[in-house]
Amino acid sequence: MKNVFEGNRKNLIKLLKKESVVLIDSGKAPHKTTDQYYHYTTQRNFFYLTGLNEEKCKLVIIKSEKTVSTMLFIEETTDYMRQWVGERISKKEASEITSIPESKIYYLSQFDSIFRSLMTYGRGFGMTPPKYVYFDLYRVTAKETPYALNQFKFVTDLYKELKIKNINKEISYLRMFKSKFELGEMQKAIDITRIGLENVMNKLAKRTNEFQLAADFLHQITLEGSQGNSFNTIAASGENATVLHYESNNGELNRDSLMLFDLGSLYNNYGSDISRTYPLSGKFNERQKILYEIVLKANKESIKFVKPGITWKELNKFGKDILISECKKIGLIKDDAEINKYYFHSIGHFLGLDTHDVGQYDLVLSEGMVITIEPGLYIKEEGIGIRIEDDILVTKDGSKNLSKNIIKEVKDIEEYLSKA
Ligand SMILES: [Mn+2]
Repeated sequence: MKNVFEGNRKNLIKLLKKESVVLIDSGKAPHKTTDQYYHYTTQRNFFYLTGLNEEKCKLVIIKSEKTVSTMLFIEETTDYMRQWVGERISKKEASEITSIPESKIYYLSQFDSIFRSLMTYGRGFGMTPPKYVYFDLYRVTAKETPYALNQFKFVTDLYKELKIKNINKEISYLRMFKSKFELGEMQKAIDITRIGLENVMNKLAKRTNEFQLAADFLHQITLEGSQGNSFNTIAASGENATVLHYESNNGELNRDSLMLFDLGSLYNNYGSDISRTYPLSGKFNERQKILYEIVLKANKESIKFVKPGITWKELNKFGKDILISECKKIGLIKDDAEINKYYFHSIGHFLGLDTHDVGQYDLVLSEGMVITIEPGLYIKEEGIGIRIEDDILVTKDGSKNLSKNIIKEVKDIEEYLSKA
């Protein structure tokens, strides 16, 4: 398939019921305050199926008994918009990116009448009106209405003959297996993260506060062509690093402490997710080194353990068992269960268009999946938090560490910092 997004749509269509219609919205920038809006982030499933970064668009796929019809609805640029916010994407441009023919791209103002026509006669679609409607019913919280049900409220309110289906599972399944194109974009995101982290190491000795180092990372990745952070940077020194999702990043730096960074750059919507822990003095002290080597061992051994056929449960246990046995050896814990005090998250997650990417954790690891491996130790009473995280591709017979060029050995880090 020449166009990757067309390929993604084809794969999805195979998984759909016949006599169905898929309605997917591209999302819009959420309101911030008075006349300001947050920066727009494309709904990832919409991007996966179109390659477009355009607000307020709708993708419609109709699968009938014998035919499939794909339509795109985009916003028409008005003279007012042209003057104030600039030109929106044209039908021609949208067609080039999506591989949806220009004749199947409409303006949003036409959506109601085309949808009515579809639901009334199925005219022009070579079908009787559909029986099923697919929405992405991802749920943020138990009692919040999924985004799609708000966007297409009139459909659920007025077309009660349609049976609602959730397309989230089908798209999530496909998104687990990264194409060559996706792996290329992810590699770029990871390589830019490496350059960003090198800038952080270069500045480590000069900075006095966590936020400065978070800024050093963002500054560098932006210069390298990244869209920005793939998630809120964690720049946590000393005891702050024992809070798993610490995002305040405003602590004064104590030179005797370790500093944990969990960050990543975003490239063409694809994310990277890397954790590294550095000594603020430039050199690990004895205790820091002992603990660091334990986490590093769990990281490296777990990466080696990754191969097709492994379950997440096995992978989690494998990494945790290393931490248990090593922490016992140094007398940090006596019983296995005590590890939960110092290590309280899982070994990793799927990575892709989302940092905690969609996917099914009950499936075995398979070729083409990209996951993170990120063991850690968080010892509050010693003011030490360590996590070492790499991005790993599951290959045919093992794994490939996509972030292997981001240094993590004690001697490499100390040598780099001594020259910075
Ligand atoms: Mn992660």
